[in-house]
Amino acid sequence: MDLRDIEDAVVRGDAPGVVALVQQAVAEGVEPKQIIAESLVPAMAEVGVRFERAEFFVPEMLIASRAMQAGLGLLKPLMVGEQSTAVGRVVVGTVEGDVHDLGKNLVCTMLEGAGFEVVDLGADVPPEKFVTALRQAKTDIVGMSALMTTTMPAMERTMDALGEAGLLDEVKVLVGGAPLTQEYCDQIGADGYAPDASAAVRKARALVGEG
Ligand code: B1M
Repeated sequence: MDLRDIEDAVVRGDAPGVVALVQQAVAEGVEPKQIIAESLVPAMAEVGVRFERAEFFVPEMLIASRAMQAGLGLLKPLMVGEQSTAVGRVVVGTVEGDVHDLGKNLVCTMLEGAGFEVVDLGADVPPEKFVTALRQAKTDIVGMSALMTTTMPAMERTMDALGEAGLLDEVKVLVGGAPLTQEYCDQIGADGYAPDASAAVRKARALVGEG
């Protein structure tokens, strides 16, 4: 099948259409990662372009997001690993003030697929919530996502809160999200930056000394 059909259905916000087409692609043997990389992710990039051109507004972005999430929800069980011992524990959240969670969800799914135990704190996560989650159980990595230039400073505030709580010696910090750069990662003292979900898995494995 042509994966552009799935991309078009996401852009149209046609969740039932996305579900049917993703099911068809899976039945035809297309790898979940290929479906994500070649249809779901490009669809959201196209939605962003249309938003910038004022062809789409927030409601269109929102229904496209739901359609993408419907597709991702179908693929997630097919990607989760079967290891009995977790490679490491990762606490992940989108930072305070930022509700964008699709990229973060994708990172969580891929990390689970690679055998990590993932605690997903959701979106719009205040620094204290990261601190509380890290105090609850020994954690190897804390992952922060930010999708807007205006919410990037919340990462720095979260780093400060982790430092004040004395947690930065115990946990590695992984950051990502469209506006981020390696430079910003270095500037706030995070341990790793990943531009996409596959890179996040590679970086997380390196941070726990695997691979
Ligand atoms: Co908003 N939004 N949005 N939006 N939105 C962007 C981000 C924007 C770039 C659109 C644009 O102008 N072109 C722009 C931000 C501009 C800026 O930087 N300042 C923007 C804006 C302005 C806004 C609002 C302010 C709009 C308004 O209300 N006027 C508002 C803000 C709300 C808030 O957060 N307080 C808003 C709202 C929304 C919706 C709710 C409608 C919806 C989000 C729904 C949801 O997430 N549940 C939405 C959407 C869908 C987008 C776009 C179109 C798509 C984002 C997305 O899901 N991409 C986006 C435009 C764009 O990105 N081109 C846009 C797909 C996703 C798979 O990719 O999230 O980049 P991404 O994740 C990647 C990598 O970045 C990386 O891996 C992922 C997978 O490969 N990654 C990590 C992400 N997190 C990582 C963490 C890691 C490692 C890697 O380690 C822990």
